[in-house]
Amino acid sequence: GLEQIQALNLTEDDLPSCPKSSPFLSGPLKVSFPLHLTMDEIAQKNPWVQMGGHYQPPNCWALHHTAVIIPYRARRKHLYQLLYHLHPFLQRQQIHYTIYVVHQIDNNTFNRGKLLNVGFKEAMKENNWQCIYFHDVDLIPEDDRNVYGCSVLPMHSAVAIDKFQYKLPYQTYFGGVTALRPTHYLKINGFPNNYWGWGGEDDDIASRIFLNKMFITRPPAAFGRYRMLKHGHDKGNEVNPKRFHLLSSTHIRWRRNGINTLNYKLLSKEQTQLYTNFTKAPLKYC
Ligand code: UD2
Ligand code: MN
Repeated sequence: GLEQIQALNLTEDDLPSCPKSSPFLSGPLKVSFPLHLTMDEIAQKNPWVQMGGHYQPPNCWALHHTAVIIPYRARRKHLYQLLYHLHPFLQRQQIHYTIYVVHQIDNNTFNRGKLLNVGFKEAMKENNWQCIYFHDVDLIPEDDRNVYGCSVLPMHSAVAIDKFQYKLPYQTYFGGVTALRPTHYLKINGFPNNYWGWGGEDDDIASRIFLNKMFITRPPAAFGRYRMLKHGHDKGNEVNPKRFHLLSSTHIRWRRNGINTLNYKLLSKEQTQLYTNFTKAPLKYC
């Protein structure tokens, strides 16, 4: 990772820049889901990935420095499938990245927005990331021309998902896989902390972007293709009945509810072979 390159005293000046378009891209991918994946097996297939789920192209200076943040609870099989597909995908793109998993360990109602805020805060302590990807655990990209870097606008990457017949469900849709530069994320005050359960937080985030006079950009539909792993509604992530009510006042609340009011403790931080794991302490400890 960056630390080792720093230890070698290699800087941006010692390596040529990576090309604008990586020569390793293969375009449309045949995505399949092997049974019984293990961490060791995935790690063996990705020998260049370093402890904690870091990667940096060895022979050129990456154009993108990206943290991938995955909100997570009790989806082990999905996580393994995502790691199995995402590591090779990102390496072919010649980007510098780390995969972070933010784990809600308690049995309380799931809170995706808050987990993403925790992930942002902790990831930025680890490195000066230029681009943050917020990535559902169950979305597998199907075309590596969907490059995980940031542009000048907030990015919505999951344009065409099999679950929605590969069509955008509605124009302001901002679910699944999205990316922001840290400056833009801070400008919108991060994500709401008070959406408990399923739904609405993605529309709130989109609203925050529009309220700050920014726009969403998307990759071409042919690139932004994903398969969603099959699942029902998780226990502890029941549909949030307050979501429409909350959404109707985003314009009033966004300044006072977000990264500037985030309150949490980390229970642990650990580096595994394929990702860095942040476990948020149970709710009573915040
Ligand atoms: C949609 C959105 C998602 C989010 C959600 C509403 C798409 C493709 N995705 O997902 O971004 O806005 O609606 O909250 O439209 N998770 C766990 N464990 C749980 C519950 C959730 O790990 O027990 C994580 C996991 O990363 C999952 C994500 O939260 O992918 C979203 O939850 P979901 O997959 O159950 O909801 P879905 O597919 O309707
Ligand atoms: Mn899902």
